[in-house]
Amino acid sequence: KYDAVIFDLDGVITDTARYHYLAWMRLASTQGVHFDEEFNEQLKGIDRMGSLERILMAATRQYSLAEKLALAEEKNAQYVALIANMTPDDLLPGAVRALDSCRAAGMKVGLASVSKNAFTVLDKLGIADKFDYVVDAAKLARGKPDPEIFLNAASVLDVAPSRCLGVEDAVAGVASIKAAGMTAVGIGDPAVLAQADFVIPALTRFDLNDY
Ligand code: G16
Ligand code: MG
Repeated sequence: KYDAVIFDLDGVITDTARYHYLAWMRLASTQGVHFDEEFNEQLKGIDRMGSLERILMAATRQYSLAEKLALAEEKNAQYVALIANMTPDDLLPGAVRALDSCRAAGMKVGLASVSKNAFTVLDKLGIADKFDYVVDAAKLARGKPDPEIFLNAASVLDVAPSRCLGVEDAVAGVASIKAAGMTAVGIGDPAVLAQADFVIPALTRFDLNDY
């Protein structure tokens, strides 16, 4: 039924969502913004500047573009420090098996992360060679929930969007997959990922026969 499976990275293959959370938490506290798990949930899959804009919206003053760029850089430095010690042990359970099952079924495998650190994370996890194509987030004009990232992956993999399965943990990511005209497998809570066609709790339950 499908010719390609396109995976999100953060929160699907590895739990970098936790590191993004810690880095945003620190930044928010320096700006006097209350930040919690619920706020963080809204930032999942949203690119760096987009996430920063949402946090600063809750601040008491206006920020110049130069200030915003400096804050984004600060958050990234924190995040880069947090991911520096990642190893293949940081792969989420079922991730390698899921990737290998797609390849074994003859499907192309893509990665659609809006993170500019995605290549570094893949290297640290030791799974860069499991993908036929990894989207370069630096070349995107629009982040999730825009469909651009998933459409770019489908086009480079040379597969029609209707024959692609997208795998995502974030509301914005599932919206991006659906807007691209693909089938969405959500990882997480079905109540949160209501727009997904299928929802599983983790990749340990990923089974191509189910979709
Ligand atoms: C990920 C995270 C987001 C993060 C974004 C940008 O998106 O889910 O929270 O803001 O990457 O990351 P960076 O600051 O490293 O460029 P995705 O698409 O991998 O879920
Ligand atoms: Mg994600």
